[in-house]
Amino acid sequence: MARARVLSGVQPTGALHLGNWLGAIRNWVDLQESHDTFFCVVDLHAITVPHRPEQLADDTLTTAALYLACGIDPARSTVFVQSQVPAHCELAWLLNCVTPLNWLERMIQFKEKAVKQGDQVSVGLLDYPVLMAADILLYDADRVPVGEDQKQHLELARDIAQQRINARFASRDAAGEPVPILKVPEPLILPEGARVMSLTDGSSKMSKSDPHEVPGSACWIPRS
Ligand code: AQP
Repeated sequence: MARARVLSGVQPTGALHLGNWLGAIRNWVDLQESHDTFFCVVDLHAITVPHRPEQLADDTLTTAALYLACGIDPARSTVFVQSQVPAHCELAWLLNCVTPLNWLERMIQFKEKAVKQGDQVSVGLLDYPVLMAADILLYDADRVPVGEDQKQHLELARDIAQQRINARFASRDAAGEPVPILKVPEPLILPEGARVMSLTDGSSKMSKSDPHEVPGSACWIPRS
């Protein structure tokens, strides 16, 4: 019998921290036992915020190496870099054309990051959740293990698949039943470690791009 499929990823926006481990990667390691697992380094997401291209290339490889160091086994899981698979962008465009703008404007992460970028905020930052939906829907993923902060993006991916694609474009089988085009994925959010808070500001979540967290401190996963 085919195993349920899992897909997840991390942005190479800096050194991984304990929140990334407890909220996501720790679960990935266990899921390899029971699921068909796909783990990507989502470098196209990382260019929605200010970045240095040479550093991004380095961090992309470092993030993939950390996956392996954390226990992701390339013999059992498919490990890849998002930008190396053009179909992610191709599907994102198709989904863009059916996703209402106001669905994206209410995303909490967009609002939080847009405030930090001021008048430099890009269309890419707004569109981040549609690219994430494409990442997931492209692989017919059944489950997506993420931390609590990604729950709203997962719900958006489900709404795009169900309401904007399947409900509009599904064909009918011989019995007249709709044949869904896209699989609607389920979020997999474990209660423990779903939202690890910053060590310097207990009111906000631990974050790679938080300038107040210092790489090399207790919360960071060593890069070497
Ligand atoms: N503080 C956290 N607690 C639990 N889980 C977390 N995750 C992130 N922060 C926490 C989970 O880690 C996975 C990878 O996250 P991401 O890199 O794709 O983006 P993010 O959620 O925006 O993570 P960061 O660390 O805060 O990155 P930046 O600073 O670049 O935005 C996801 O499953 C996420 O839920």
